[in-house]
Amino acid sequence: MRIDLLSIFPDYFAPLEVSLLGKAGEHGLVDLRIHDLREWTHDRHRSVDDTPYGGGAGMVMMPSVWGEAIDEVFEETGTGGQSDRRVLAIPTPSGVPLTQSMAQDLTNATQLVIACGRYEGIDQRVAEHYREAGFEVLEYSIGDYVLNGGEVAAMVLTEAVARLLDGFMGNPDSLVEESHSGAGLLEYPVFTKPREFRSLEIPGVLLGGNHAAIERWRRDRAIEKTARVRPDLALSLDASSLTREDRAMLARCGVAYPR
Ligand code: J9T
Repeated sequence: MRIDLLSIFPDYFAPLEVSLLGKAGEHGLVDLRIHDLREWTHDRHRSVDDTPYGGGAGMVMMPSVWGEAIDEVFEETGTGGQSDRRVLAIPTPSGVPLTQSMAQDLTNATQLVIACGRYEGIDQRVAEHYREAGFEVLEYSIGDYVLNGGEVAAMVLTEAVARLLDGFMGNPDSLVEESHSGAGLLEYPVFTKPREFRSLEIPGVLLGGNHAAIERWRRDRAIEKTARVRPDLALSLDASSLTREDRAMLARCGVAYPR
C-alpha cells in the first residue's frame, strides 16, 4: 500500500521512520512518501494560504496549490485498473470520527493520500473536486479537540491502518483480542510478574489454572470497564456476541440491554 503525506511541515513525520512503520517499510508493506506542499507553489514567497471569503479570523489554504500537489501524487500510482482504490483523507475536527472499522476498511486501498491543513483549514472545493472526480474523499477527525494542523492526525491514521496490513504484526493474535476490534468491548486489565507490587496483588483467579473462570473474569472486567468509561459503546454492543452471563453483568453495571 502506498501512503502519501502532504504538509508544509514534512519534518513533523520523522517519527514514522523509527516507529512501527520503519518495520512496515522495510518489509515492503508500506511505501511511505512524505512531501512538502510548498514544492507546488509558484510565487517567490511560496504562499499556500490567503484570507477567507466572507471575512473572519485566520487564513485558508488555497485550493490551487493543493490541487496540483494531489494530482501529481495520485498520477504517480494511477494504473487505471478497476481494482485501484485511491483515497484522499483530510484530517479536520469537523470530519467523521475515525474508528477501527474505518482503519480496517482502508487496508485494501491501493493508495492513501493524506492532505494536512494548517491555519483555519483547506478551501472546501478541494474535497468537493476530488469527490466529483470519482476519488474517495474521507474528511476525518481523531476526537473532539482542535490541533494546530492535521499532521498528528495523519500519523494516527497511518499507524492505525499500517499495523493492520497482512504481515505487519509479529503475532496477529494480538490484533484479534485488542480493544475496538471484535465484540466492541474495551480490554480487560492485564498483569505480569512480580506477584506483589507495592502491596498490590494479582487477582486470585489469574493464578489458578481454571481457564473458563479466567475467561469469565476477563469478560466481566471488560464489560465493567466499558460500561464505566464508555457507556456509549456499552449501549451499542452487537447483541449476537453477548451471552446470558454478559447480559447479567451489563445489567449489574446499570446497562439495560434489550434481549
Ligand atoms: C487541523 O486539524 C485538526 O485540528 C484535527 C484533525 C483531525 N482531528 C482533530 N480532532 C483535529
